[in-house]
Amino acid sequence: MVYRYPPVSIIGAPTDVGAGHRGARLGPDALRIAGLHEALIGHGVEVIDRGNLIGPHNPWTEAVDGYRHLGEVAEWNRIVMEAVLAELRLGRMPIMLGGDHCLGLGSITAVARHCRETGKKLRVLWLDAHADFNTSTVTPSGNIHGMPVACLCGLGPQPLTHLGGDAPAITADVVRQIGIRSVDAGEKQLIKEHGLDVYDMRYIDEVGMKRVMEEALEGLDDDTHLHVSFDVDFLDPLIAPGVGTTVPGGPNYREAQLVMEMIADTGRMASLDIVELNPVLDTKNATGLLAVDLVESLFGKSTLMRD
Ligand code: 6HN
Ligand code: MN
Ligand code: MN
Ligand code: MN
Repeated sequence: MVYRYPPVSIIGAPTDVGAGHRGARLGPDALRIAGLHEALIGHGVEVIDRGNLIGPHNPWTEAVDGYRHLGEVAEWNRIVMEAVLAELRLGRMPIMLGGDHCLGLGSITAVARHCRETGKKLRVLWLDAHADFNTSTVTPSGNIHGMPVACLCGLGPQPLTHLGGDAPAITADVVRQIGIRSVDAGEKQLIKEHGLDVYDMRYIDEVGMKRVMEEALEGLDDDTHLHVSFDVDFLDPLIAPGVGTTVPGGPNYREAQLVMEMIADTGRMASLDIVELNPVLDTKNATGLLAVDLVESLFGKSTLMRD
């Protein structure tokens, strides 16, 4: 089987305004140095690197009313949304390199708008150790990278929930979260109230990654735009130390490969975020190299033997 992907546009979003550690701003260049562009070309993908977006600097101040750097986060997400939407309208596949995971808000808001414009259905796969479903009242940190899924579903401050116009970008039913193993108490309550589909590590242990992915990808068809939001802390910290918020007990190398391979098999991925890589905390860019290795599988590397 040969999987054809649309041409890819790499968009760097070098900021850590949404995080509790500084360093994710260096993520885009670490992924480039790990060979992302070359790896994609090696899989027959046409690639343009648009370079890095420019946005406000990280003021590194305390949270105010439950949000840290709300103004800067809103501005970065507006910039990311415009950039991602422009690529989608050109018929290209945006790969947004974070940066921290607050940027998933801008990226997915753009994807949701594009789906409305083109009449496509949307499915979001959220690969993460965390659910990122906090609000200002339940957040333990005020860090907005712990809130993008809630904001996308309309829970949050107006500048973040209405980034794309007059309504929230998505409803919780389009999201499938995989790898989750760190959820805050108030966040757990909200997840239950909103019926978010969470495949946590306990479930992965019990039924195995293959079945988890079959369930998470069920129902995709020709009219579905599949967005993958890959928070690198999804991976077990033993193989991926270069992230700010490590949580032990994540997917191992083979499980992570299987996730990417099964996504590739659908042929439906139309946009991708790679976020939370923090080179300052990494060992010789090992986590960046692993992320690129997994992206290769997203683009069909391991399907060779099944052709
Ligand atoms: N991420 N749940 C914690 C918080 O501060 O809200 C951690 C969030 C981590 C977010 O890794 O994208
Ligand atoms: Mn399109
Ligand atoms: Mn995240
Ligand atoms: Mn995370």
